[in-house]
Amino acid sequence: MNTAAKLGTYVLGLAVVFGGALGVGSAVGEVAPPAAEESQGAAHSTETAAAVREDTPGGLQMSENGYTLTPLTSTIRPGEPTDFQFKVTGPGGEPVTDYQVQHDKKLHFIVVSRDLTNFQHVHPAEAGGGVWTIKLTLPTAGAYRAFADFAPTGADGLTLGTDVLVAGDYAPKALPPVGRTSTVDGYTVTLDGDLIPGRSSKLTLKVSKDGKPVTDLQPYLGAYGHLVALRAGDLAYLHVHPDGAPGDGKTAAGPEITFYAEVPSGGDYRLFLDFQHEGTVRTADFTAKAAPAPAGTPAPAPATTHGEH
Ligand SMILES: [Cu+2]
Repeated sequence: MNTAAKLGTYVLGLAVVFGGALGVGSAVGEVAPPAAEESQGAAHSTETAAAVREDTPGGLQMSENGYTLTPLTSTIRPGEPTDFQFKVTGPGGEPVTDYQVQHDKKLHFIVVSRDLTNFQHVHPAEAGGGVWTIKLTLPTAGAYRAFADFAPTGADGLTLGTDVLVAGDYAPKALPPVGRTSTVDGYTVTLDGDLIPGRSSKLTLKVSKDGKPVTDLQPYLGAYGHLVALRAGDLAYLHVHPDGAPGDGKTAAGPEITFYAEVPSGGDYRLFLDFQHEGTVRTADFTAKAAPAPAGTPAPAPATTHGEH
């Protein structure tokens, strides 16, 4: 992880959307009495289609629900700090200037190389008129995906994504192998738990340093850890709920940080965990493979029961 990665991370709500959509799907299957099945066929397909649309992960579109992310900076050179600007506009084309604060920030901005090996999570400043600005250094040439994660006042939270291209010779790296251990700056982070498509999966990340569990993690953006999950292949951006919060009387300051994640499909995902210790934010990264649960595994509680959203 490069130094630029030592910034914030944060997560919320899509698991709720997934949970809701799944709820609709199963309810539709159960409510209709057998006799009415045929006549309600059309209604079923409509509702199923709606549920599928609702399932679309964040970050795959630059415009959604009328909100649009427009990059204003087109030229970025590798390794050179650039004032990157972008604009967020609302359903009427007007600049969005009122936001709900989530995890201490109005807008979270994640930039990741398309090969998923470079990750940074930063917090742009408002420049007025719906324009945001951030000093951004993209280390190498190639294609990047930028995500703006925010909730306009009075609207649902959403994540918009746009490509950012850096000119030059590009040598994509292979996806790092699936693994449960990540090391960064003398810290070792281990990952316990499995991603299961369509289900809320408990993920436990344990932080240790020099072989000793770290029990004095520091709150960062309102949590002991922030986890971003991105799907390999299309960089779908998945929200993950932290379980518990600093100061709630039951959440320990390490060594374990617990999350509930829900992935929409099988395949490989990259997980990026930001945590703060002794005044520095570091990022641990993992590649995890999502696979269906073995038959007969009881479904865990829905994601909507976890986290603050
Ligand atoms: Cu953030």
